[in-house]
Amino acid sequence: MNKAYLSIGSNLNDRYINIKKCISMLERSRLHILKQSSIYETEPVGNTDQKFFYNIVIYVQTSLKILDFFKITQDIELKMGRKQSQPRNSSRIIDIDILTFTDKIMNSDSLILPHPRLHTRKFVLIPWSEIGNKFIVPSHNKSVDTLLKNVKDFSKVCKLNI
Ligand code: PH2
Ligand code: MG
Ligand code: MG
Repeated sequence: MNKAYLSIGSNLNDRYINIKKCISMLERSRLHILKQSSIYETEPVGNTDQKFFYNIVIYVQTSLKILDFFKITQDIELKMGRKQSQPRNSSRIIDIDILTFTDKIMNSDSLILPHPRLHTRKFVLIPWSEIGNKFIVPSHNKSVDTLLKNVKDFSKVCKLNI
């Protein structure tokens, strides 16, 4: 069995419905959700000239291998209407990023693991610390809590009260 942390984000149309729909599509595919964080409303990082995001982190278990698992996340993005080949930091209906996949370290053109920017983003580390604060992140060899303590990101991240 493999275990993965995923970061999900949306900042187009109904962000809450998009996150919920994405989670139910993941639940209906070949993986099992073990934990989910609260939803957070977060200031856009990178291109700041866009709407605030809703972000969540989930922890899943799967018997799939990494590339089949990655394909599932990409297919869900497309089914939900995400446009292909948009600029990296443009607004999107849904973005599913694999943060870690068991202890896998890889660096291919289409997928880098652990996610190369996870340690620079509060919108990832704050929800992640809610469900996996002591998890040691492969290749960083630091806990999520330690990465959060060291992050230099001053963007706003607010837990939703729903
Ligand atoms: N995703 C990005 C770029 N910037 N900012 C926030 N707050 N949340 C995101 O999910 C996000 C972002 C690229 O995927
Ligand atoms: Mg992303
Ligand atoms: Mg992505």
